[in-house]
Amino acid sequence: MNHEALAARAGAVLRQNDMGVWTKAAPSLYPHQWSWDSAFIAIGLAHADTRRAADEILCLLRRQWTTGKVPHIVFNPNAPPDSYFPGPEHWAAAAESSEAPPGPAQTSGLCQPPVHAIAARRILEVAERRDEGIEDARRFLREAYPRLLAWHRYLATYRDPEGSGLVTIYHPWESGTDNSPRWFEALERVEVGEGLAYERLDLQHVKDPSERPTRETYDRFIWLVELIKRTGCDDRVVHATSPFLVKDVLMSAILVRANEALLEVAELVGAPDEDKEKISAWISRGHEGLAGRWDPDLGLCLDYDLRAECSLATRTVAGLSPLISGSGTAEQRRTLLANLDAAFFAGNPKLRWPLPPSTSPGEPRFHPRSYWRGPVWPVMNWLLWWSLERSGEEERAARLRLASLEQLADGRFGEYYEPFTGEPLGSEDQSWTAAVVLDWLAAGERRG
Ligand code: 2M8
Repeated sequence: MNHEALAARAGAVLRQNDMGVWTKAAPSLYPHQWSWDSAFIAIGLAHADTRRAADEILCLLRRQWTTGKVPHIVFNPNAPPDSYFPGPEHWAAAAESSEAPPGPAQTSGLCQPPVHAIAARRILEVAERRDEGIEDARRFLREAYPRLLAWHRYLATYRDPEGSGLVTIYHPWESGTDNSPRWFEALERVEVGEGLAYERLDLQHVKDPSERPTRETYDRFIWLVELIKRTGCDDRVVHATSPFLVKDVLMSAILVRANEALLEVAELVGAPDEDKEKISAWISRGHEGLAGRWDPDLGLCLDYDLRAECSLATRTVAGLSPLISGSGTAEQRRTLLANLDAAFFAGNPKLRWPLPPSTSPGEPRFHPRSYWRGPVWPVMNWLLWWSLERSGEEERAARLRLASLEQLADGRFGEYYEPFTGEPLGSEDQSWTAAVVLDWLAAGERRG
């Protein structure tokens, strides 16, 4: 497909999944609003309609918990009852928390990576570039700012009581890279209790079960949800009791960039100096935290298991997190860039396109079809591209963008891609894939 046809097709996918003021993550596999999906979706939507992009973010932020947590799923009240598990019925106990939005179960009790401030900032940027809807975008930022600040404060406090600059997750679903081998060692330490009975619905939507997590992994996912629900989704109790408690470097790196965006928003909306000082302190702390997770042997940044008190040493794209946050020394940066291009990542000669697989093909748990265990994820490449551009690596960023557009040129907008054959896997017409295509195409137009 040429770029014009690809843009039209991406726009059509987003319209097809559009629910009015929010967008389904995928037509049938994911019938609800997912938190970080919506942030990427807003980035794509902004190129067609900045107002609609703003609604996407506001709709999510309006379901924020009183602690500041932005939930990982906002449920679609009209989704067929058997379309997604665990759905609103399964999270009903969480809705009873006094911190949850009032009324029947509207959200899950987890959260996901905080891409939202990056998306919010970008909405105004696009409006200014198009010279259209600027006042409206500024109004949106004034409305979103206090909620985004509360969200980041939640991550800096409840999710980092140690003040380490690193975000703690309670469940692999919070990382967004759910089935990544990053979590396997920590998950293996989770003992599934008695009486776990549930029916998986995800396997009804994909042709090949190997594209989804195994039964053993899913049991642990659901068991962890069960334990979190038993605490009433109380962060302090989860911290004290959960068998899975991990410092996530990718989420922490995204938070650094999101705080940078929030600082710009704070400036734009005339926020008080104390806010700006606070946000700046979060940024510095984030860089320090990530610097502390550098592993000189692997030349990557590693997650940390708070329960087992050990690093989780696996080569996944999350290891490249300092490239996303712009952290680390010049030498570490050179090492990371060399590793990105190395045969164990995007430089593997067998790859269909020179794009980093979610897990290095050199890892024993690498699987080319299984979700987050090997396939290439366009949204991860968008994050890398966007950050590389911001840190002056324009040429490398341009190569990543062009290879990504080639990968997506068939207009099927897979959720993820087999790294060696380029086959789209998981859901097709995945909203965030269509959204990043729109942003990449717009970046090409800017360059003429
Ligand atoms: C995947 O996660 C959900 C659970 O949140 C699932 O597999 O059921 C992940 O890829 C996650 O990052 C993404 O936000 C979600 C919706 O696209 O799907």
